[in-house]
Amino acid sequence: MNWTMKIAARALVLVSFAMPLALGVAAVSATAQTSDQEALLVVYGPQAPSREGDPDRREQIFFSVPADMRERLFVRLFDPETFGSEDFTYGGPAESVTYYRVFGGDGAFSQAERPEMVEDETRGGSALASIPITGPGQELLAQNYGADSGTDGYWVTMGDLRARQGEIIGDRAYFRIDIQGAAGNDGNGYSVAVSLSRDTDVRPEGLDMFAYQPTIRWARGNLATRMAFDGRTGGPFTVQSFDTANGTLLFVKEYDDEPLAVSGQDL
Ligand SMILES: [Ca+2]
Ligand SMILES: [Ca+2]
Repeated sequence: MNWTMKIAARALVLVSFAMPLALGVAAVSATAQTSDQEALLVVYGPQAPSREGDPDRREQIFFSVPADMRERLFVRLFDPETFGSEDFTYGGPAESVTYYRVFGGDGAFSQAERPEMVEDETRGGSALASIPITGPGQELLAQNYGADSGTDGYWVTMGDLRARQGEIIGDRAYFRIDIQGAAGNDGNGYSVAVSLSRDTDVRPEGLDMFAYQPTIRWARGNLATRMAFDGRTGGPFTVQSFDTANGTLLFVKEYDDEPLAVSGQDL
């Protein structure tokens, strides 16, 4: 079964490609489809050089559901640790730690940081402090994963929540998942999903998942990763990529594909 991650942005789009690969956004929404047994996203530890493709070592993924949804919502993670398959380790992953946090309540979506376009040919940032993010919004779920083999190649349930715990805007309830590379220099490949079932992928009706600056994993030899922009956010869209060295970026249209400029290594 495939799952869909919708990435929406409202002002700018940045994409980072870790070799694995990464992406960033501003006024768009995108959809990526992958097998449900594949790590689509990646976050690197603070000691990793930005040439690995992750300029900020953190991810923000938003999701929303109808505000009147009453069912329990389970936040699920695929391969959340840094060990074995799906991950990119340098000298062993023992020191690796990744923080996962889910925020709801006032500000979780509306006050969250939005990425800003950078000058072309700007290099990636330096390592950030690994202090867990505490806001904006109210922390609802929190898990840390290191190099434990127990979740290697598996989906695990981070916890559950209800729509009423989100930030209510109009008829939607919004949540934010923060993922931080907190220690080490390794790359942690993972995926996230929201389900109506604790142990299987049952997509809630009306679920939207989106990000403004996702770091997308694109392993050499794998099928291309596809991001879909959400036309509801209007345009024009500006797409900025980071570290798409030797990569190919195409804007896929109905009848033809339009090549987009790619960045160089660490740019
Ligand atoms: Ca793994
Ligand atoms: Ca992983």
